[in-house]
Amino acid sequence: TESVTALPDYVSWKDADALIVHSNSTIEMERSAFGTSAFTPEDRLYVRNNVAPPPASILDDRDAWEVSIDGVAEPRSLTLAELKTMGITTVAMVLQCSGNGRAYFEHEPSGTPWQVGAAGCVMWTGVPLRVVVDALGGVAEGMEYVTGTGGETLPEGLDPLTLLVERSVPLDALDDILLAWELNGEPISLAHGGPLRMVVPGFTGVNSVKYVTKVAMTAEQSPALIQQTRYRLQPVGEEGGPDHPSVWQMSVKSWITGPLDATQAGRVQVTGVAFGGTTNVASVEVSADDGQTWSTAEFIGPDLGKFAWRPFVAQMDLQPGTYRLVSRATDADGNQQPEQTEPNDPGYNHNGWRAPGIEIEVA
Ligand code: MSS
Repeated sequence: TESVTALPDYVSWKDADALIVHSNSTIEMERSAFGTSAFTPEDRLYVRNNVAPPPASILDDRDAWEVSIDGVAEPRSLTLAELKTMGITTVAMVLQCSGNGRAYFEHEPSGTPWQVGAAGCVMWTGVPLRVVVDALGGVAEGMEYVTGTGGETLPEGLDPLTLLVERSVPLDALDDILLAWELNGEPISLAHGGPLRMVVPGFTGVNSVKYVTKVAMTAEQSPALIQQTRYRLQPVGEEGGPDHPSVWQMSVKSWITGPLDATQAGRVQVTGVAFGGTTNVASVEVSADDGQTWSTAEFIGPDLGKFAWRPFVAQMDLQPGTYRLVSRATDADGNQQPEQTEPNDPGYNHNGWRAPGIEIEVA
């Protein structure tokens, strides 16, 4: 899958050895780079941009960044400095591209062939959107969505709705959303949406709008194509449209992160990550024979909440031979990863357990 190797300028500070550069705007984390301590360092976190990011100069005076809040009783603009006086919280959350795992669909969807690395688990710090909305008199009547608008400068001469990054999520998500200015304890980089990002825990990456300039409670979903026709779960061979389900909440998922190739016979520490999506992950099973027999894995380290992932380990005694390692997670509501994901044309929301399996040689 490697096509380009050099990191583009805006992410030149990232760890090139830990990343697969599909293109300037699609950079995946290597499967060997997940580690086993829950957090994904920002210099390894995958990057996905739908259009060119704004100039780095938007970070020169972070506190002066303005976001307009609409669809509330008293709409107004707030600076980042003002937001910081209103409230503060943190959330540990899986940030995962809707297309993560696209490479595993058999119909070979067009789009980046992400494997497992278009995902990370990161800590965001910011103000709960609920606090901001309540300070402005509450949600206006009749609103059903939270709509965030990205701050990219769009090229002239094109209908802006074709490129505008503006996403709507159901109003139910309001209590989980953050207007975030820190990622893993540092001001958010340009690549990941600084100075201010609307983060929607439990939802796929596209819904967490970077460099957010406007947050509106709206009666309808955004008219932007990224909302109306793209990021839809239409059947294979069909065009996406507003009647197909939008890519919103994530589902239970897991994958093996090691070992990934040859290893020594004896006690083998089989590691991976697992998450529930919008609810806690309850358990993970690991199989060394491609799903014929399963054993229960143990979670590693603290539980960072229902939106985070949990690293896991299964200690397996393996004799010399060839093995196919797979993992299968179950969430707190009893939903289990399917063997295969029902295909959708654009290749979103892959969470089948079989395809991401890994073949290892034990010597
Ligand atoms: N935001 C904005 N503003 N722009 C763009 O482009 N993209 C999306 C999100 N947000 C965008 C935004 C996507 S699509 C994703 S994934 C994410 O983001 C990513 O992130 P990072 O930080 O990792 O780069 Mo797929 O579903």
